[in-house]
Amino acid sequence: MIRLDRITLREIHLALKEPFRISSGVQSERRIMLLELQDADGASVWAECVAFETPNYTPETIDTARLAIREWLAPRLLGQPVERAADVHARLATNIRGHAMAKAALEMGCWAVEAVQRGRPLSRHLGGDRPGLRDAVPTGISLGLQATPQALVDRAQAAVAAGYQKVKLKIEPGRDVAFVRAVREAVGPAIELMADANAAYSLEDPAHHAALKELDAFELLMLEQPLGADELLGLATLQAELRTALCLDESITDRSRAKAMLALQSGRIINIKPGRVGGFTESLAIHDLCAAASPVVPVWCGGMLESGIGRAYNVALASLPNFSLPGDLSPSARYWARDVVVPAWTMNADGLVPVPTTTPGLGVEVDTDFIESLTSHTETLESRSVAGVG
Ligand code: OSB
Ligand code: MG
Repeated sequence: MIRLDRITLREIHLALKEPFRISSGVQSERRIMLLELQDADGASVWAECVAFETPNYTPETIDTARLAIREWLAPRLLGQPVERAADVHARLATNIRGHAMAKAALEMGCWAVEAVQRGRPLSRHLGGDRPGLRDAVPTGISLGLQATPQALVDRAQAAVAAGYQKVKLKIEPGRDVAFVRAVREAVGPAIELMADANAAYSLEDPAHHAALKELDAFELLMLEQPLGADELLGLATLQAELRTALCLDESITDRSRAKAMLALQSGRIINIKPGRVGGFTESLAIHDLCAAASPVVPVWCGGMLESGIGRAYNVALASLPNFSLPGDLSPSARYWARDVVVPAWTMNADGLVPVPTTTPGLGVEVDTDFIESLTSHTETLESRSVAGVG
């Protein structure tokens, strides 16, 4: 039973080591919403809302998420017990459309509360009795758009030397074929390489269409979200023209979109970001749907430039068996001079991030003093009944 009696929302500002540019915008600093969920039984967990500052990746922002949590979502949990974490998604989703990242922050936090209550590591609580849960997750790096092919080559070579199992290159029209070619030539045929367009291309533009077809020559592991953020039909058209597997990111907002993708053959791989799909229950449903597909649709865990708190949730999710491709789960040092958890997330020379499997809950300590020093805003939400309002 999960009975939240207090939720503290906190905004922190964390400077990225290097600006991260995708086709739709650039970030130099992450404004991150962290949540502390206090259960009536005493369990307390940290969670992260992954929404960005601007609506260039999905419609949500950190500010819309704060509003949604404060006004509509938190009141559905505070002082109102939920039997199981698996029931939280329905509690939050009924008659509230959208706001997936706001919902996910609370929902995933409830999974962690339940893991703590049962004395289980989050990974093992989430995986349940599924066979083949991982002890370490294969990890890739996502490289932002660069000014020149050589700048991208330098970063890709450093990533290969560091042991990453996959290198993902952000692309956009005009920074695509020459950049991918340069990296493929520099790293050789054995390296798992992929490109992510973040919805920047249109099949109606002949130059875009030609560039996408040219990318088919570089033996990419996959091409992520080449077309519009809510595309499915156009992606099916494109997939039929390419050898390269398409991977869907923005287009998969919940399990029904994943079902539609499978039916339409809009792609062959899904990037699951739990925030984008509204939390762990939807993530598990998509994972299981893809594992049951014929042929199997592999999934991998995407990233939102999370702090070490969000990373704990992603690593737990990526320990599930059908997360068979390397995720965007880079170690803390790829993003931050100092992370908000101890120990920081690390990757070994084989590109594996260990999954915490001994301590209950997230498996990392939260550095509350450091978080305090980064905090620009806090807000405490309490159950109306606790506050005596009825
Ligand atoms: O499409 O996966 C994406 C970052 C910002 C916006 C969109 C995306 C990304 C990434 C980051 O690729 C991956 C990471 O967190 O390392
Ligand atoms: Mg993507």
